[in-house]
Amino acid sequence: MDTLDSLKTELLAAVEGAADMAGLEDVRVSALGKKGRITALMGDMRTLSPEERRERGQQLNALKDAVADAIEGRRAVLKRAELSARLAAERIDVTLPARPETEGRVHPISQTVDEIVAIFAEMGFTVAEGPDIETDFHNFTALNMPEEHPARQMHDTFYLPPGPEGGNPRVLRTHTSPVQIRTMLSQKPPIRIISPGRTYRSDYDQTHTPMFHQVEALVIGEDIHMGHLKGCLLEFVRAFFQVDDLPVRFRPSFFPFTEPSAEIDIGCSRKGGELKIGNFGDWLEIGGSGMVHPKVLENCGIDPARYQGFAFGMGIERMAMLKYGIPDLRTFFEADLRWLKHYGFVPLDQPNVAQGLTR
Ligand code: 2NM
Repeated sequence: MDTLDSLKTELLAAVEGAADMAGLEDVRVSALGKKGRITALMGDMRTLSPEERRERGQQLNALKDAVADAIEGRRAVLKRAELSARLAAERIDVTLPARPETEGRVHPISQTVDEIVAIFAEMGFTVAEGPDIETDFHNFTALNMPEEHPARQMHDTFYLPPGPEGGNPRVLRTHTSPVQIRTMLSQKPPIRIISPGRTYRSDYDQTHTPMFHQVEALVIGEDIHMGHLKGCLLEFVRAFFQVDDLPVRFRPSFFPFTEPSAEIDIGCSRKGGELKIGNFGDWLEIGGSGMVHPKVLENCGIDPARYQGFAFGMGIERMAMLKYGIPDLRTFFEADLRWLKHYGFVPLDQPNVAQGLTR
């Protein structure tokens, strides 16, 4: 009895004294393992009489349970301590600057799209997307440009061979307006979207590339008028060019899909052959706009007697060139790493209106 008590005291002390999981495992094996001391004592019971064996068995079982419980308790303590030590050792300061500095750069087109999205998101717009390969219906017909409409020729369209099922001819979209068509066909007003994306026209010279980017905006509601169009554009161009008194001017124009239609001009200066954006008295065209034509609304199942809307569109390369002083359109698509290093943006600086679009 005395020896069992002292064995218990000894084993419990050993458990408490185990400094780590390995040490604790050694104690467990030495007490409860196949050749452990308690296991051995249990084996010795074979020589006892049945009565003695029952009593001894109860004592040994109690000892075994006490030691096993102590091991479990100690294991939990050591585990917590091990985790704390690991957390302390692996602690990193996430506020430290990245080093070495990120090598890659964000392309000015991506940066400009991100900035435009940030500004319109603030005004409650969502981003809509659609396929680059469009049907003749979404790209032209629904936009009030039926077959043989002269405006179709002005689009320098890339036509694709007919699809396997034949049907509607396919084109590379010549603008992102088919995204607005798809949105109006699938959603009910009110609608407030922008559609940034790639567009394609068979044209290549100093100021045209066969692939370029556009962003268009569309707002449809019950009382939408040209005042909303002007306010929205004014807010956008002032945020984008970061010029608080930048003026916007509408020049009457024509698009088959809007009525009335207007070109959008912003203030600029051309003094000394240098182009500057601002309230300087001269004007620079940056895009087109108008009230969505009733026939376009009708083509999309929207009742023009109840709903009106405005839309506008502009070229993203042009916006990027104006804001970032990039002189040559074609360099956007040359994949020249030196150019990208010069005009590109650090990927960790995500544009947002509150903290500034560019840092
Ligand atoms: C522009 C200019 C004017 C336009 C119209 C539409 C739609 F689908 F709602 F009819 N989307 N985009 C639009 C109107 C685009 O880009 C120069």
